[in-house]
Amino acid sequence: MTSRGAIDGFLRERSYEIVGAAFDLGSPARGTAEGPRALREARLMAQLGSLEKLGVSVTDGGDVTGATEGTPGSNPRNLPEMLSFSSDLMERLGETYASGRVPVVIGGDHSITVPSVAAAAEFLRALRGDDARLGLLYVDAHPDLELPLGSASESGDLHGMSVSHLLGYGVDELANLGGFGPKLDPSRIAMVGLRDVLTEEREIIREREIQAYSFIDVERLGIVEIAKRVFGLMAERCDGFVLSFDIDACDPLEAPAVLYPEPGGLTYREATIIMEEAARAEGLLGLEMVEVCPARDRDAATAKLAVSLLRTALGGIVL
Ligand SMILES: [Mn+2]
Repeated sequence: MTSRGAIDGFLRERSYEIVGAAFDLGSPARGTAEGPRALREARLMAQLGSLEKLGVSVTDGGDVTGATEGTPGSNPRNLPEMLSFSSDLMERLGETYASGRVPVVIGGDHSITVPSVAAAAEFLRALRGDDARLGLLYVDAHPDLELPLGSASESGDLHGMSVSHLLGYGVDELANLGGFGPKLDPSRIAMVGLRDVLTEEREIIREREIQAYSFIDVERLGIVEIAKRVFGLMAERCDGFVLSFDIDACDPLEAPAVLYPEPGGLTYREATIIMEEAARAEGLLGLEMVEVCPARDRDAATAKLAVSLLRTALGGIVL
């Protein structure tokens, strides 16, 4: 079998495993480690189980849990705990791929993208060698291109640096997690829904020519056109891709349970259009839903929205 055939065969199974990434030390405010529990309480498995008649199989692999208390004084904040959690999650997701399933990772804060994408990159490299072309579709209000303290952009929060680490910047142990890096090339990253972008992040996006669409672009171009472009990029330039969905990309009116509510986010309809295209796309090697903070939710609206979006992405399209 060719390597392309191996990837296609793997994806044709339409077999997924939910893995909770119960870790929230990558963000200054706590609470997203409760995200996996909240999504399960919002009937995640029943909703995804209903896709069985479409030939989609979903199992619940439980949670990977991390430290709940950080070490003061590290830069970035809680780095030792993040490193330990990252190797645990990457190893766990390696088992998911080895069992023939596509991981659906439920955060947790967005720092968990680093080990999640690293696991996808390792899997793709095993099939296609060192020149494997992994893509990342990043749906988020933030580009997460910050850097550790002492660099130009200084928050010290790991969940704001995930894409930087995947591009090979930042802390060496994270940039080279799993013994290789960078995990991604900027020409194979697309971002949708940006609203809160630091000056330094904007410069990186421009210099590295990352295909990025703000909420203004969503208004100007329409989400259908943007979806066509970003999934087109994944299809043309990548052997496979990870879709990382930060729930703060959605409007806080519909998704209040976030750490940084920003007005002007994606509507339920716009977010669902992205997920319908994901369901139709070839090459979806990983799916993430992150940053749901249940303590801030109203009647579990955000958790239910997250479940609905995941169900759509795995094949629960309307017509
Ligand atoms: Mn994020």
